[in-house]
Amino acid sequence: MKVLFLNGPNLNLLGQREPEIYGSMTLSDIEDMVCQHAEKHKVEVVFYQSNHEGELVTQIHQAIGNYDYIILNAAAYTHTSIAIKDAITGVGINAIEIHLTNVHARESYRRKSIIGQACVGNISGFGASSYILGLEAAILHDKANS
Ligand code: CA2
Repeated sequence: MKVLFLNGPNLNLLGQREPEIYGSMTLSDIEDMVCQHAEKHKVEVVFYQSNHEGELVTQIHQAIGNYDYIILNAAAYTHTSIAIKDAITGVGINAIEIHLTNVHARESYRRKSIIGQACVGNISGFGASSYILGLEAAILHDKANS
């Protein structure tokens, strides 16, 4: 199984700013942790981060035929991007929405997810572990549906 982890705007700042909200691990630390976990499950993972909506849309398009799942922390685009939602729907690849923070316990504008409508499910609020839980969800979803 091949899984693409997509990360949206500002997540390149992880571990360097606002650790009280987003934790002290960098995105590269999270990637290493996820890769170790993926190896145990014989899953191939690729990480990608962009601050640009169109880049994320292009990555989703390029996932066709290359990935079985997309695990997506779209960051602020979660709440605004019809383009990313349409891309996920368009490619027909199972996608899982993840967040470091509990978006339901924060500002009201974070409670609405546009991309969630195109995803099989979502995980929110477990810090860096949300990435591991996202991977576990993909593995279990794949087993249940193949
Ligand atoms: O909790 C999450 O993972 C979010 O996707 C993070 C987004 C936020 O807009 C979503 O509502 C929830 C923000 C990512 C910003 O990342 C930063 C990391 C370090 C310092 C500043 C921003």
